[in-house]
Parts: sequence; C-alpha cells; structure tokens
Amino acid sequence: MSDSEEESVERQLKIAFLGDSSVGKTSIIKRFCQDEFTRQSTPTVGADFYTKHLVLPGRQDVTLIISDIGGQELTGSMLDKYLYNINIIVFVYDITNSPSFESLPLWMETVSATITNPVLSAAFGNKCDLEHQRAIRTDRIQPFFQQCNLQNSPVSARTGEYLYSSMMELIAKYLGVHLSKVAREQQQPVVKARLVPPTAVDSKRPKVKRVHNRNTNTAVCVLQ
Ligand SMILES: Nc1nc2c(ncn2[C@@H]2O[C@H](COP(=O)(O)OP(=O)(O)O)[C@@H](O)[C@H]2O)c(=O)[nH]1
Ligand SMILES: [Mg+2]
Repeated sequence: MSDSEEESVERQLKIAFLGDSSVGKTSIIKRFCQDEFTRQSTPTVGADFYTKHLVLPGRQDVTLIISDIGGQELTGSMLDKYLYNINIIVFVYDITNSPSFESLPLWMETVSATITNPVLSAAFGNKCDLEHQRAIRTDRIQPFFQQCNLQNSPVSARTGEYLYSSMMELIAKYLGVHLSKVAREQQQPVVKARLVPPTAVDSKRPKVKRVHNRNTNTAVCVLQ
C-alpha cells in the first residue's frame, strides 16, 4: 500500500431526507450538493439520489450518497428499499407550516417500523429565512425534540444559513471525528442581502414634521 493510500481513509455514508412534501428536502440537498436554489418546485416522485465528496480532518475521504425521498413515501411501499443500510436520517419540517411539524411523529414511527439497523437521526427546521412567518412556536418545538432526544437545527436552503455547519456536525458525529469551528463552517456560504435603493428606503421612513409650540415658543418634532 502506498503512503497516500495509507493516509487516506475512504468511507461511504448514506443519508436520507424525510418529511412532508414542500418542506424543502430537494432544495436542502441541492443547496448542499450543488450550491444552488430555485423557487420552482417539482414534487419528487419516489426518490432521487445525489452524491457529494467531502474530506474531513485526518484526511478522511467521505462519499455521501444522499436520498431525496418524496413526501408521499410516508404511505408508499418502497420506503424500506430507500432506507436500506442508511446511516443518517434527517427529518425535515418547514417552520412556516405547522402540519409539517405535526407529522414528524408519524414519520419517526414509520421509520422505526421500517429499519432495524442503528441510525443517527436529526431534524432540520427549514426556511429559517422566513422567521417572520414562523407558524410553530419555539416553546412547542424544544420539549418535543428533547423528549425524542433529537438534535434540531434551523436551516435555510434559500440562503444556505446553518445548513453546511449542521450537515458537517452530523457527519462528524456519526464518524466520531472532532470538527473545529473553522472546519465546521469551512463551506458556509456568505449570506447575500439585496441592496435596497435609497429612494425606496426614504419613502418608508416616517415623515418628521416640525410643530411650533406657542406656549414655550420652541419647535418640537413628531413622527408620523
Ligand atoms: N423561502 C424559502 N423557500 C424554500 C426554502 N427551501 C425550499 N423552499 C421553497 O419551498 C418549495 C418546496 O421546496 P422543495 O425543495 O421542492 O420541497 P420538497 O417537496 O420537500 O422537496 C419550493 O418553492 C422552494 O423554492 C427555504 O429555505 N426558504
Ligand atoms: Mg422534493
């Protein structure tokens, strides 16, 4: 065996994303594997498969085989095939869609009834860029995940926020690899913000009106 072969350890990990339709499973996988996002949504029929290659500290080469399983597979007959020899399962819900959170227990029960091998599970609360539209209160979420002993991370497929670090943490945890903060966030994209032209900002600012106070003969400002 050559030195380079000895130094690099090659692993294959199978990761499955599960959850209701439209929570953003395909978008999360595409952002993670291809760094792209589209607003268009085509429902995943059956399952799609993606691969991604990572090099973890200690020169561990990891090939990820990621299964994007369509939401309708909750009641389908193929779930056991898609989850065969799976290592990591990520349950996805949409923070702006309460029913997608309510159906997590059913997804978890279905998985437990389907697989026998030990897996590492986690949950992603997707669309955290839409925090202002949050439909599930955080004080409901925390006790649920504590009870299930499941790591829950907010992520956004649209901006990529928290997604790379959450994925890296999961993979490292499964492999028992220590990740430094730098390694965890190595692939974290820069979140891009749209610049608003000054005129649009100005028109939204409250108008300041000068009011003359006759009693004290001073001028005050009021916001309108
Ligand atoms: N704002 C926002 N929209 C998202 C996000 N992730 C997915 N979407 C949108 O949600 C819709 C459903 O996404 P898709 O990935 O097809 O969901 P899937 O059925 O779970 O695979 C699409 O219109 C996506 O553009 C996100 O993080 N933020
Ligand atoms: Mg899909």
